[in-house]
Amino acid sequence: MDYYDIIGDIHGYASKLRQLLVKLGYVERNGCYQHASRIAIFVGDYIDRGPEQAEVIAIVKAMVDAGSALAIMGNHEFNAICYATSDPANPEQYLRKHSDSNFKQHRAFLNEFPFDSQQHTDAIEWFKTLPVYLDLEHIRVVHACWHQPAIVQLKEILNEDNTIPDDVFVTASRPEHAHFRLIEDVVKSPEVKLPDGFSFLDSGKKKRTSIRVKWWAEDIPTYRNLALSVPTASLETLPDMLVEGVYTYDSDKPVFFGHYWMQGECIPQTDKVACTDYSVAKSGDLVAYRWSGESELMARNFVRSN
Ligand SMILES: [Mn+2]
Repeated sequence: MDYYDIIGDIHGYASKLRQLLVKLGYVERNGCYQHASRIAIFVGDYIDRGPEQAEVIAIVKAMVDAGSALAIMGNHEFNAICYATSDPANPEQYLRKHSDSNFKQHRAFLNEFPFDSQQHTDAIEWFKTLPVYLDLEHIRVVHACWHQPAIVQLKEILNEDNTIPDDVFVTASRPEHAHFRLIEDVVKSPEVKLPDGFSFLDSGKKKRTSIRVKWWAEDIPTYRNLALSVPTASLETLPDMLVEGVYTYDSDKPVFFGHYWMQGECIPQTDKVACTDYSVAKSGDLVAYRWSGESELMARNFVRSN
């Protein structure tokens, strides 16, 4: 059986990545980190925000090329591809609009990879080789949510290696197209609309009328208990009413993911579901879950970069 170290969102923090790999016993040889008996898995979001994005891509890509790691796609890579791709129906426009807010979110990446430069084109081509999810023999890995109904439908439209075909970047960029929701549910997060009249301010002070919801078991599934990525001050303004029909992962196969900017102590969400994103870009640590064949995930198997 292969054993894996599943590593959370890196967001351009190469020094923390090196620190974590060394702590996990990976050794750099000929510019590539390798481990004698383990394989690393990266859950996506290599870019945006941090200061060393080219270096992160170089480290991860070298490991993937050498077979010492597997890497999947995060929403930031998906967005970067759409930002770089012109819309075939309207060639003046891009699949992801070059609006002020989209530019701002992507600015640190574009500083290192000037738009349309050779480095930029090469990075985008590499992002396109990243699968949306991994369904390995004993574990599963996805950036945001193992949404089983969405994954069943994605299987029909993805390439055999779970990468995204060019035409699906187009359809998945159109909110009115069914492919949009499939990618959103898996790579970004399932959302639930709040009842009429309810809203909250997100961490960027933007008014939101939908919440990202937990997709693992929650004893009392109210809006307040299910909400993710809502600032603490806003949480109590959410309704304390039950949400009907929310998706819950119910397989026995462990799933690893990132994306949710967790804080504090590292603990699995359930004994089958574990988030490895602990907010490296908000002065948190880069985190790995060291998996050695167990079918029940345990808090003691997390490793922090610090
Ligand atoms: Mn993400």
